[in-house]
Amino acid sequence: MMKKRISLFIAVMLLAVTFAGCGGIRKENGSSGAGGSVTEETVTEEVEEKEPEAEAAINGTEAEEAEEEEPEAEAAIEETATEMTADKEPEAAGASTGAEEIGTAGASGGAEEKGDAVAPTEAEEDQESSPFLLWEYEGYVDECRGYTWQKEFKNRDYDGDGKNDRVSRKYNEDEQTAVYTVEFGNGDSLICPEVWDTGFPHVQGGDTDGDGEKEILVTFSYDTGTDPYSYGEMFLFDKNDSSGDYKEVELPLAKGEKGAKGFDIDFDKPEKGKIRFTIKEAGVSMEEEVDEDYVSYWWTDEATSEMRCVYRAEIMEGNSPVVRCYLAPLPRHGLSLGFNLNYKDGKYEVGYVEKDAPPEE
Ligand SMILES: [Ca+2]
Ligand SMILES: [Ca+2]
Repeated sequence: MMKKRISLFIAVMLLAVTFAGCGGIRKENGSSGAGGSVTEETVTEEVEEKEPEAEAAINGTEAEEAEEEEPEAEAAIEETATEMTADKEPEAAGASTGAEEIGTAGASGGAEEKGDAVAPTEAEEDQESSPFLLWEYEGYVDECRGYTWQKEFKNRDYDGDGKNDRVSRKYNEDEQTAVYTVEFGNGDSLICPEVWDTGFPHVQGGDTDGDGEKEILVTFSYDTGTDPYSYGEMFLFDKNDSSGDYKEVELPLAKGEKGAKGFDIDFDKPEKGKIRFTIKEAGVSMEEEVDEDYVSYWWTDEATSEMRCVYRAEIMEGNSPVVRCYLAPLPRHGLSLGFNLNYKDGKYEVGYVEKDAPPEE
């Protein structure tokens, strides 16, 4: 791992330079705001090992660079910003604390002791699990031993035909991407378009268009990134009855890189501690209170636009299942919006957009 770590670190640095012009809303010198916190450093270390494409990794690297160039006078202010950001972002901090905490969160047992000479119990295996094991893995995800969320893929029946369904993964090291295939145990399968290799897959089935047959929702979360609520990928597939093929459904959302989908958001110039933003596609205009430090370190003084991605989506079962989506309009900020994708008159529509976060897992 060490050899790789060095070369990958160089790769990350190079990518950081490449992407330096794509900072978007974030100010480069502000990116170090959270760099001093323990959680952020943990993540940065993990990220250095391997996560060049994920936006989060680039931010992490920028943070490091910025720290070096930073005038000392700013250090004290940065400290304050760090604290404030941490206070305001309990969820983000919790989700980005790296392998150990995520491993614990995903596991049911929280025991500290590890196995000695005896074979590890199930709980102990959980304890030693890591999300990172998936990144270079090839094969069935339910056989990825030690992967934190391995169990999520065992004994699943996404299409509801009573047969076990499995998810397999192919890894493309050169492109740093992965291609997942869902096999339905009945000869049918769907191949998901390629995604970044650092995404964690989630598969769900539900009849979201009401024709009696389940659609398959495949999403990818980037839980180990420094700002996991800023990126995600989602694909909804519908089955063609005659051919048995699954085809991706058009969703009424803006498209980003890979499978990212979300809203193009127009942000007004911040005024009096507030940022007003408009999501034209959803007919929504909202105002969010932010403090001066947030604007100084994470924002811009000008009006701007940016596509923000759905970071999590799930099918909500019920009389008429819908795809519930969650999106964070402001980077590195606790505000989360929720909205449904409702099927109506032959297509999906964006429903009411409200402040909402995913239920606790
Ligand atoms: Ca099945
Ligand atoms: Ca259906």
